[in-house]
Amino acid sequence: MTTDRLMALDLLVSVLTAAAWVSAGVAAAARRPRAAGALFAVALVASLARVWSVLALAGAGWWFVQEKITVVLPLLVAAGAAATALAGPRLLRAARRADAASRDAVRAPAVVVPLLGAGYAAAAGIVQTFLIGYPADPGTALLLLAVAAGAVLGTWRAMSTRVPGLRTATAATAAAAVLGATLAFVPSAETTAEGSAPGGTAAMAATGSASHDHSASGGSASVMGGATRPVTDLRGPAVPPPGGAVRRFELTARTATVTLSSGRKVSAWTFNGQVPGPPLTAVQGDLVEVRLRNADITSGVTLHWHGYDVPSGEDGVPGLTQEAVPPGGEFVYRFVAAQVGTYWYHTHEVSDLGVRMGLYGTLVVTPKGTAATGLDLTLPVHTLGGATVTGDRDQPLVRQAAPGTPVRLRLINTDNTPHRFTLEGTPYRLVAVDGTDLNGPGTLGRVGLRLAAGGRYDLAFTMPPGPAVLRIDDRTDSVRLVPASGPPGDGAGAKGASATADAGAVPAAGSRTADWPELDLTRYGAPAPTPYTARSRFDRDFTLVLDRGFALTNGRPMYAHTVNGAAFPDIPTEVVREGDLVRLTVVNRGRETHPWHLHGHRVLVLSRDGRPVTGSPLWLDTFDVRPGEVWEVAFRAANPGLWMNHCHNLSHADLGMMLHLAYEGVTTPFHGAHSG
Ligand SMILES: [Cu+2]
Repeated sequence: MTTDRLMALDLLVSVLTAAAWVSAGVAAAARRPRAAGALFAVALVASLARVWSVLALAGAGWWFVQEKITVVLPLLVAAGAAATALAGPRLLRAARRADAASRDAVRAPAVVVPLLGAGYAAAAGIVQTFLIGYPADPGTALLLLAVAAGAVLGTWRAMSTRVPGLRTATAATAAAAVLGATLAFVPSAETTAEGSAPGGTAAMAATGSASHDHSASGGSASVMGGATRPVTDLRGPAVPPPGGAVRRFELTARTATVTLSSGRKVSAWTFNGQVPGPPLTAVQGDLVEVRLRNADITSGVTLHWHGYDVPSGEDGVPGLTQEAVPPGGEFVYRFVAAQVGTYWYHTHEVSDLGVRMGLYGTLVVTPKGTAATGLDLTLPVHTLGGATVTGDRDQPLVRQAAPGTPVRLRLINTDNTPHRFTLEGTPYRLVAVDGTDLNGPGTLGRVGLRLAAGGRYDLAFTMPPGPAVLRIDDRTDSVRLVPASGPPGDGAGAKGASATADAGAVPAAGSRTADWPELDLTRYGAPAPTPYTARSRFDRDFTLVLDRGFALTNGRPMYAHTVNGAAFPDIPTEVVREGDLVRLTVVNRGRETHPWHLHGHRVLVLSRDGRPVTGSPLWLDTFDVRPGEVWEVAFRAANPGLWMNHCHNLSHADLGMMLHLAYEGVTTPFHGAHSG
């Protein structure tokens, strides 16, 4: 059984357990000895099943059961054993006789209170898992225990005027609650001490791994007494490398009403009045220079180069690498187009809202010295105003291409959730993922390609004699390529493949692509040597356990998306030294998918759920960690700076699921409390 299924089963059993104990108590209180006896038996079986489900889940890793083993099961077992010992014999006797006397006997507090108490304990376990999550700490455990004990006392008092030792027990419970709450919610002295340094100069311990972020007053990383450099010094060059050209672009962020191809109007946040923003293209080795202006986006705007390993000072993270550009302001980004492939740019200020509203565009870098041949389509997929928009169209994009023409489709998921793509009518290959070419990608047919939020797939094929249809999420015909007359390369190239909204024969809705199995990327393509492997010696090892729970997010208590039990900005910064080989283990304990995205670095996938990659090496900048999954990835710390490391479901990031990766010695003059 998959970890995801086990988690779901464990949840089901935990709810059943709590319900059975409470129902047994209620039935007893209602003077129904037979029903109470039967429910008591169900509760016992359910409790045993719960012990089994937790132990089974433990096989997936300690992260999935930590709070269950240390808090939830001990509480359930203790309360269940007490209920069995206290209420069990009486219940069994009464259930056998079921006369008036036995009906009165089972409504005694000595029967009802232990049964309900076991129910409260079981419910407290559910609360622990779902409201507090990973990891369990003594404070929240004590608080939950106090709440359950308080409920037992309250029930007992409601049933009987004489509760022995009520005052003492109430006082002890209240004290435990206060102590638990204090331990759980008052920040530790260590955290506050670190946060007290003045803005921008706060020092981190040189070893770093235990350091905390200190957003309240400055989010820099520096080595005490060592050489430091501000992130603002880590900028791109002013001139291109020899042989490179300068590609200049101007992007002005402004609110506008955009008209989709269907004629529908959507009020949006735009670059240069359009959604997506202007496509940026460059040839490898060029210097890209982008002047960003903000006309009227009141919350401010920046440009982040998703998947592009720019110098840290060009990374566009407000409060960390620059201030957000306010209305009337501007910022110039410069970086060398060193990586070839498909990328995108987007604002990183209030990015959940900003990107959703339209502040994004594509960045494609082609290899030097290769003339463009065939049809090369860049297809960002976005949900705008409720419509699925491919490029700038909310209707199918129809293109003509002569049979035999080489076609490349660059799929970019600019949404918060994954999209599934299928291509009908032609065999094809998935030639690049997140901008990096795969090794030896085989021919694909009837498969679904699941693309993580923020991720990119490049598909390549030769235009067939018939139509080829790209579908999104098995419903929208997104792109239809229809054969054009004329030989390939003669009018069918990039120039000749004209965009026509209503051209020619349109293929009928094809087979049921929803049934097509999903391609497992970790087994696709051919293996190739990599600079490091799972057996390498790692200089740093970080584990991120993703979950939900109550936590402070930017100072406000929220039902947050948490990392190791904390939310931004309280998640400890990962500190690395330049040259370190770093392993990152990302564990998803939650019920939602988290597309994990590290800025400034591509990561090599080592394993998913303990299974190594057996296909082409996978270099990703965004990887979908689905519920129950464990990903191990590695990267070389070769791009000094201060970087975001976050969930690219930007609404999750907004609810706390982000942290910093900082190189020792790099400081920021900004406030450091990057949100968005
Ligand atoms: Cu997420």
